[in-house]
Amino acid sequence: MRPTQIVARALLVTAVVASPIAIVAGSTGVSNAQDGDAYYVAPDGSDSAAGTEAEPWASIAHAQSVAEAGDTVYFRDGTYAYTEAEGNCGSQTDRVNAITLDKSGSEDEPINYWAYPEETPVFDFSGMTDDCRIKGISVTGDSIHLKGLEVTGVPQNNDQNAESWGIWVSGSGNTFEQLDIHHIMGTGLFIDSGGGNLVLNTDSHENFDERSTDGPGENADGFGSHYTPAGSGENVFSGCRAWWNGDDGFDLISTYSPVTIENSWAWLNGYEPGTTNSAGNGAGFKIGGFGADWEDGAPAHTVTGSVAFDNKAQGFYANHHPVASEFFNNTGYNNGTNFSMRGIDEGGNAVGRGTLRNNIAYTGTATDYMDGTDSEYNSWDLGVEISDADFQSVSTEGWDAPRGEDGNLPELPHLRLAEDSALIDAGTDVGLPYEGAAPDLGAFESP
Ligand SMILES: [Ca+2]
Ligand SMILES: [Ca+2]
Ligand SMILES: [Ca+2]
Repeated sequence: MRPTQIVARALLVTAVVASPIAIVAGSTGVSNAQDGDAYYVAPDGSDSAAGTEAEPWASIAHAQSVAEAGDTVYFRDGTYAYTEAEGNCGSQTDRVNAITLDKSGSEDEPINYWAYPEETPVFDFSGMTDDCRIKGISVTGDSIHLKGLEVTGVPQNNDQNAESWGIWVSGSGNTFEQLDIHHIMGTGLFIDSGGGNLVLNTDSHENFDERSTDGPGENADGFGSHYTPAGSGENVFSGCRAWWNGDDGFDLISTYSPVTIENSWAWLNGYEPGTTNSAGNGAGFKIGGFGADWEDGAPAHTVTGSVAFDNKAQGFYANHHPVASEFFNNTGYNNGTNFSMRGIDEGGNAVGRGTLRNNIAYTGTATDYMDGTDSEYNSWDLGVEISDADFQSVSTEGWDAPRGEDGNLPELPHLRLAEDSALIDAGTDVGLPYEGAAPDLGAFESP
């Protein structure tokens, strides 16, 4: 799929979910052929209640037992605290789920689990006591749409494993929208299999796996897509932010189906959250790789319109990937290395792998492992001298500001081009929308 189609699809999803579904006060089973039924859950509700706005249920598990394709379950404000998993740990290295979403909607009619408008339901797993690996929410079903939920606190309760997980995905065609995932002892949102999943306008931050066998912080990424088999379909991350995670912002190691990341930001990854104490690997966008092994059938991934700054190791990193992924219109600022295209050839040698257009690298090391890449129209190719004056602002503050009403990223002047910058219209058409005579360099097109 071309980037423009992906943008169109993400916009379409936004448009669909932005259209208001009528919330009928005090009613349930209000049948509406188009919109399905509405149900309600509240922290002080009861699963033996009617599930109406006036008499809400207490648990997502009970809501799932009733909801069908096309229905929407609204979660009221407050904390949904979990202390034990659905099943028992068979051993200290077993895996258990606090919540399993295994009931599928249909492609046209997902099952929706949404925050009640203007409210913030918090799923807090910090009190979980299970002595093995924990998934906060395991999404094994298809066509499920989570929106507006905060997910936090999934612990590691022993030191016999790698990470626990916030949200684990093995289904297909699911949408994860406007979620705020943080302080997980492991990756915030982890796609393990399945395709056609869209992670939209979601944040994952300050995750840190302090009890991992391979070292503190080595496995807590903001977002991950791994192990998805070839042919399972593309997964997309759009409008997402990953910051101050112990390992990487976005990590696509060992995935056999293509991933697109667009309009997303990653910063301060590779440090213990809240500090500059070194932790895990520290890539903003770790795009592929198979543990430094050659793999036949490695997919090309796509990263567009994204920003990486202040990440410990690399901003954008090919991570020994066997084939060239596409990096178009991204901005790397003050990462260890902004664009490191270290790939691998069939003989296991380090070579450059990447197709790079319209990117900006500023401060930090611009690039490495470029021999073998296809690189044109990037700031380093054009021989232009970049200074702070090329940008409206180079501030690294405020990137975690609240999102707009529809979940869109905040509008900041940071790393947007100044009016007279030579980087405006200096790019080449890669199929992404642009203004003026030609695409600008970097993640933000000037009006
Ligand atoms: Ca790591
Ligand atoms: Ca990682
Ligand atoms: Ca332009």
